[in-house]
Amino acid sequence: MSDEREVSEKELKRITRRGFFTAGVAALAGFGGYKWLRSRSRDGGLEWPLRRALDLNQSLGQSFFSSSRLSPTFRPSDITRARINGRLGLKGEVDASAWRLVIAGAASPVALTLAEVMALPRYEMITELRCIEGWSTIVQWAGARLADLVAKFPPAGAAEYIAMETPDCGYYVGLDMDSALHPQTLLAWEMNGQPLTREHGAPLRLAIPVKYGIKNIKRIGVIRYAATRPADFWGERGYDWYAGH
Ligand SMILES: Nc1nc2c(c(=O)[nH]1)N[C@H]1C(S)=C(S)[C@@H](COP(=O)(O)O)O[C@H]1N2
Ligand SMILES: [Mo]
Repeated sequence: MSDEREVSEKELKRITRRGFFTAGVAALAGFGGYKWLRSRSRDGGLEWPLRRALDLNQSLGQSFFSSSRLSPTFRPSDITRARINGRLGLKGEVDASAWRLVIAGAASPVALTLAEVMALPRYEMITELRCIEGWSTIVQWAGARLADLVAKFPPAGAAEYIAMETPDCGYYVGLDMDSALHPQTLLAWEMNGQPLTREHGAPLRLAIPVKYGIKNIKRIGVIRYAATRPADFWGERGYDWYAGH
């Protein structure tokens, strides 16, 4: 137990340092993005590190966030055999060289290659992927923080949500901005040390351990900023729209 606590303290420090780094990226992204990130209204009192890191003048002595807001992380020996669940929006092969990550609602149109996404700072984490149907796996992910992408390509207007869709729109999820900007929300291209397979969402999927599996969309094609709550495939079929756990 105490070992685990030490690991999570270390993790916290790392994340806090990275938080400052993210603030730097946001500042470089230009005043528009910075202003947007600072001016986002508080939602239910949750303050994720991205916003906290931007409040550099305030409460520097205060701890940045409580570990209870982080999803637990695990050791490499805890990784379990991967399971495939949900193939909506995964029909056909993806041509990785033709694939683009489209960001809709940024100041100017954005369509990134996988290499451009992979040029963002890389993070790894070992977290639980919990399906709403009652099973879970422990997965090692590698990818970029969605928060870093948002800082680099901020929304042009008011945005309280982020929508994501597969290229064919066969699967889609909606995220509240606080969950989207959470430090453990990654755009992942690697699972358990290997590039994503097609069934697991190649070339790019979402790893969002603060949410149930349904929000961990595979094969992302479009990321869209939204002012109002976006459509969500399982949300429309009776599941809780937030699907946090
Ligand atoms: N594109 C797409 N992404 C998806 C799904 C899907 O049907 N289509 N199913 C979701 C569900 S319900 C779960 S539990 C996880 C499972 O991820 P895995 O197959 O990598 O284990 O993917 C999620 N992402
Ligand atoms: Mo699931």
